[in-house]
Amino acid sequence: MSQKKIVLITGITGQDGSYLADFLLSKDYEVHGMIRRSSTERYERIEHLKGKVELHQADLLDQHSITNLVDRLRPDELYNLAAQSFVPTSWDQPLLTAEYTALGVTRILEAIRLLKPDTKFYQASSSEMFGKVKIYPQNEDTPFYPRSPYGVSKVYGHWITVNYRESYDLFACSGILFNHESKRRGIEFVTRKITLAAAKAKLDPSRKLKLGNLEARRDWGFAGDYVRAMWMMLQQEKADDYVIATGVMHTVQDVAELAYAHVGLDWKDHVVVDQGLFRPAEVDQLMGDASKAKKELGWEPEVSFEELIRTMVDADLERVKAEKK
Ligand code: NAP
Ligand code: G4F
Repeated sequence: MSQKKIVLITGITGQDGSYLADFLLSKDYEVHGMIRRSSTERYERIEHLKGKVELHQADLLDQHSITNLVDRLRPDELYNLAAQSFVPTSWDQPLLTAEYTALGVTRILEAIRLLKPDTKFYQASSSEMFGKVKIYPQNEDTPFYPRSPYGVSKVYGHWITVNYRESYDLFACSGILFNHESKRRGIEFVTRKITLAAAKAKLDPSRKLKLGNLEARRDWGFAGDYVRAMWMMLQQEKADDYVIATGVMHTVQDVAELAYAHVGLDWKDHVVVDQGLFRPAEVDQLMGDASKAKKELGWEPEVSFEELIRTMVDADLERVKAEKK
């Protein structure tokens, strides 16, 4: 029988899921990933993990599929990273977002509660829960004021995690993670949208990029650093909630300046503001205070904002050059 710890990751095909799988394999876990059925099986981010992780079909919408999976695997740890995670889509598909991002969490918690109550559970909560903030920086005690159906759904996911911990004594943690990016970030999110556009502009300087609110401020870190924090939370004696952030804030314009400068271009020659990309309700600025995680988990971010954006541009340059060939 395997002596390895068994882990189940929902959302393994996403940015964080792929980094977490890499990390847990390096810690010698037996890694299982939950994937939803699709007519085209394109798992770009975990291509390199073929043969190293086991994939299982189940869906956040389907209680039986989740229950059966937990029953079959009996995981030591379960990281719930799956969600409808793109904020603008949450206004177009508010009910679906709530089903995945809010109720999906309860479906997983119910499966754990009924079948394997000693499974350690991680919920991917978000700084979007803080929304319209008045207090800087935000920590675990800052009140929530979500500004999108996504943010509202994450508040539900956060509180149901706390509630199952308090009601049933489950080892359930909520990581309140601020924005984190990487070369595996989805191309619709603003950092990657910009780094990809800058890389393309390097090859074709006539290319323009449409962006929304350039003044929005975020606390951007590196996804690889943030998945380490998720794991650290589940290795503690006691389950708790932690803010994970760098404590440094930049504007969307800063990202554009840095990315275009890295390929020798001036962002002003390329970026066009499109009012259609502004959100019905914006989160103007977010900046986290990760003191608790630093003190209790010993977690520290290792990659700076500048290094992160430059690495993303370099990776996109490689990609567009390869595609051109
Ligand atoms: P992502 O790249 O968008 O990945 C989302 C994952 O969820 C994908 O693997 C997706 O599968 C899966 N998924 C979506 N709906 C599903 C369903 N109905 N059933 C099963 N799987 C489903 O997101 P991420 O950036 O890695 O973020 C991971 C988690 O952290 C998300 O919950 C997100 O909301 C949260 N979060 C992210 C950040 C951040 O800055 N990245 C910050 C705070 C919190 P497909 O590949 O099939 O689409
Ligand atoms: O990159 P974004 O789409 O990320 P957002 O909305 O902050 O959400 C991300 O981080 C959350 C953590 O706080 C996660 F929970 C969530 O799942 C996701 O990963 O937008 C960042 C900012 C926004 O203020 C947006 O208005 O960039 C601004 N922005 C300006 N122009 C744009 C654009 N965002 C996008 N996606 N596309 C634009 O053209």
